[in-house]
Amino acid sequence: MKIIFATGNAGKMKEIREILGDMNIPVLSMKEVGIDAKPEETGTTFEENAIIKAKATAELVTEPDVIVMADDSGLEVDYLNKEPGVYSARYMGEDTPYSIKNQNIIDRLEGVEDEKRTARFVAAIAAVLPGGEVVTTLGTIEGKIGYEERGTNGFGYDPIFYLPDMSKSTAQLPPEEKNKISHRGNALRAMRQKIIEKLNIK
Ligand code: ITT
Repeated sequence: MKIIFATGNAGKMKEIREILGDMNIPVLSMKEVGIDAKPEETGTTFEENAIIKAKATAELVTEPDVIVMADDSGLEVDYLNKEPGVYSARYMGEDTPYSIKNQNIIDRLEGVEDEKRTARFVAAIAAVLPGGEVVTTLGTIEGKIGYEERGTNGFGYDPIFYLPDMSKSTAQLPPEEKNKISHRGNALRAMRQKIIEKLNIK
């Protein structure tokens, strides 16, 4: 049995390896197995897009006993009507540096008081099991948009995603601390549990 993870995002892949590290099933990226599926993410929800990505890669896998997983995730800013949401990677253009995307979100919240700066990261995980069944899980983490970028860990919008209880952004947390509480950690731990039950793994 092995897991092939359908992502081209190196920041995600690093976290996925750490979170699923104790699962006793090898986790390989699509790159490591020589698959490069890039389906159009036409869904309107994180779950729909995670399923699109997992299925597109599963169609290219020829070996048996493989679980194909995908992650679709993003940042929802309440004051911006939940933007960028499913467009988080595409916001302001896929190749635009995150220093610019992050500053743009800070600028759009200029003058907005603390209580209205609420936001969350959401991650949907989809898995195509060896028999073809598709299962999904969802994880979230609540926070607030900060007033400046802070921290260098993580990736993407982490430097502006502030955790009031910890007085830190998720980019200021050591990776293992972020994974313990993150949207991706929560969704992947729920997926691990579902898979253990479905496939009767000890
Ligand atoms: P794949 O589709 O290949 O997995 P992607 O980066 O295009 O990679 P998504 O469409 O799911 O993936 O976009 C997710 C985006 O949401 C990601 O590029 C970040 O901008 C943001 N994001 C998701 N999780 C995040 C996290 O933990 N920290 C910071 N930003 C995150």
